Amino acid sequence: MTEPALRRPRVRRSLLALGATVATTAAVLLAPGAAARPAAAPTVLAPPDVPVANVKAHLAQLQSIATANSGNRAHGRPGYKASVDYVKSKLDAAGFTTVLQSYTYNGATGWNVIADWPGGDTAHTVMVGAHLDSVSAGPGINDDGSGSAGILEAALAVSRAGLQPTKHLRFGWWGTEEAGMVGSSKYVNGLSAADRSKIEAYLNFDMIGSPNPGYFVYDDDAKLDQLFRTYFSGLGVATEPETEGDGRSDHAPFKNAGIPVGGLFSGADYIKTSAQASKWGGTSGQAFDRCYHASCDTSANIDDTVLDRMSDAIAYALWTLGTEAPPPPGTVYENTADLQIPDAGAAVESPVTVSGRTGNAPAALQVGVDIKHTWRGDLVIDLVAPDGSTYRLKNSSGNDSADNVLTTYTVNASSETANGVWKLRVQDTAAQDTGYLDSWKLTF
Ligand code: DTR
Ligand code: ZN
Ligand code: ZN
Repeated sequence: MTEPALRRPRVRRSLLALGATVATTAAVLLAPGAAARPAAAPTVLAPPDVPVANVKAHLAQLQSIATANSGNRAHGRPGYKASVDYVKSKLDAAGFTTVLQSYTYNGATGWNVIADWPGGDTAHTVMVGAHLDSVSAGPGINDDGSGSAGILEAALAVSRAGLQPTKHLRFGWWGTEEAGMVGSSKYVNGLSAADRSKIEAYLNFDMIGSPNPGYFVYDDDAKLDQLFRTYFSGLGVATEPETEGDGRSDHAPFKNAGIPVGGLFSGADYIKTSAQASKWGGTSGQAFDRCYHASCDTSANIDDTVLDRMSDAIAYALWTLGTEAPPPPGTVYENTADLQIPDAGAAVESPVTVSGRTGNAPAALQVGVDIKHTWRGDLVIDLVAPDGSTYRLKNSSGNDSADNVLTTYTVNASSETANGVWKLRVQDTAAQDTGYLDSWKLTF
């Protein structure tokens, strides 16, 4: 029980006197020793238009390959290796460093095509991917020739532009996705923990040309979700969160490894609603792709407009993410939103989102806490890492009647992934004295 302390008149904003929570700017990035000031917007080079005719030319090649090989490009069938050889040849000619990563599945050899654009800081790698295999029932031009051709032409656009990104760009064409993301799992599982931590984003493009199209954005990572929503908002195209594909494509192994993922999807066998048709056009009551996993998934099974827009969105993502300046050491991530702490009540939490970093948090993560309270002995304070791990910063100490907590704690957070939503959890464990969290910050 807290002895009633002499309560000095509290000079607080009138709103707080009413128990309101005054939301102020949260999650401000501050360079070391810098006053709070709007960061200069990074100069983002303008991405080029990706010619949809070029994307369709790649699809025509994949169609020809399937036609010449029993109508498919499936794992273990000649049409798949012919697709691999086509993609690799285009990349080699454009100056990429390419590797064919082979593996065995169901008694047959599969291959991933991994292509690196020389240059950029490999400690900050941005990766895009699509699966190159089809089902055995058909040529797989939308699923997922469209994604394969879209990232291929975006890669060729990088080459044509001679882009010199700050970050390293890597492209992956996955084998054996249709049997359960076999190729992409092989790739991710083959990465060391250090190499995984260098991939700061993986963007997946599996079906981006559906004939009755929708515009779905993966919502797994807030920053990558916003990236694409901003792009389509600029086009005046509405988007929806992608909800049917969780765990169903090559982003899953990356997400399971703790790598931030994003991507785009134009729809498969789900039915387009009338509300969706009113914003996107097309036919309600019909699947986004009626030829999903069927022999009719041919070159004719493509909507050029969605393919064009999504291919351009891939280039936008590569240019935007690829030319960002990595956050300098000593970057501060702060939440300045005031948060009332219920007297002798439940714990409250204040979030800070860390993104754009690679790897794990430091062994001496600085946690700055500013709490206004009339009896700090009431307070228990924890840091909660993105994966839910909890680090005790302060225990309650009943007879510590001093006001306020204005302290920087040092936490060994080296086992925690840096990116994600960190939280400060505060609880007032004794009645009478009250207070609020004024601000808190993480310094990496
Ligand atoms: N493209 C399908 C997997 C799939 C079905 N729905 C979604 C949504 C988002 C990404 C992928 C998918 C396949 O390869 O079978
Ligand atoms: Zn697919
Ligand atoms: Zn499929």
